[in-house]
Amino acid sequence: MQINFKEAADFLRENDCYHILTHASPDGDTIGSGFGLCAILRKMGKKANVYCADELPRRYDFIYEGYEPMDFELKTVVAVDVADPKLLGKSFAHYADKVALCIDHHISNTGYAKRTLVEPDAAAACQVIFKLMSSQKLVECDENIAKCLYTGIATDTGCFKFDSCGPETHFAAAELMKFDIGAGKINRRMFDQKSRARIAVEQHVLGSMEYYFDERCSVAAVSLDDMHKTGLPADEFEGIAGLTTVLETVEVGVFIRQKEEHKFKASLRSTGDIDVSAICSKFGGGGHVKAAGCTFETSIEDAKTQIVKAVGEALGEKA
Ligand SMILES: [Mn+2]
Repeated sequence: MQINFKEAADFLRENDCYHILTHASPDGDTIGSGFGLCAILRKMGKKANVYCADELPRRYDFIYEGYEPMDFELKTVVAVDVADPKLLGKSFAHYADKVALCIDHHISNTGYAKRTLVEPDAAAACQVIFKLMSSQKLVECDENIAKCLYTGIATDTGCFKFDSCGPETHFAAAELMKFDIGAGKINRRMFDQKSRARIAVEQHVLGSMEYYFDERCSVAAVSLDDMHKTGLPADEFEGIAGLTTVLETVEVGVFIRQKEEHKFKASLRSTGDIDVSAICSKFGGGGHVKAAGCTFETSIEDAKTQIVKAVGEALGEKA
């Protein structure tokens, strides 16, 4: 059931003992949303903890460092930035049909939760949570909440440069910057600083890029074998799909990563008018118009062939 901001606020006020779930392979938006909402709920006098199926990347330690889990018996499950229960991760599958409220910004949200507050026009789930907190006067914002929500907004907009970033996004960021959050430092950490491992991953991805249709489409693929051989760490791949569109002629970038023996995850990015969410939906995936994903249970070559063919059709080209 789709609910509005007032209904979501009423729900949060009426319930207690929250498990807040982020998606697996966590990014800045789901982490910022999780810990931001947790701080809001605790400030409302509620008991709340944040859980993620995967370990939280170290680069977000400034968000979760001061966090201590509380001791209580679970009563209410909330998911943030989770469009599909599959994204909770395998080890969290038991939560899938227990989500009482989902707060999200993905147009592809499957409506799996009992209540869904989704704003497809919002650039980040953190933007939706900011609006929920401020429009419904849940609590007064503070430095900690602002730091969490700002980070999610900054990361999901590629530092305020994606088309998804609109006036409401900047308004939210401006309000959050009234607190002493060190936005410049956060953005340097999120966008400019890289670990050696990340640089190795980027070099590998850029070096293995293939181009199709007069360089209108690029494809980079990383297999488990590549990862073993080169020692590329699995937790340094966040946002790597963005690298597929750096060449000026590219309209659709594809990043394929092997997850298991016969399982591949494709992440698509669009720089122009091509709706990559529509392409991914052909393969059972989804996401946003300019950023979407899908999975293939086949060989890497077959996955590549299928996706290139679909991108070619979208571009009006023959594969
Ligand atoms: Mn998001």
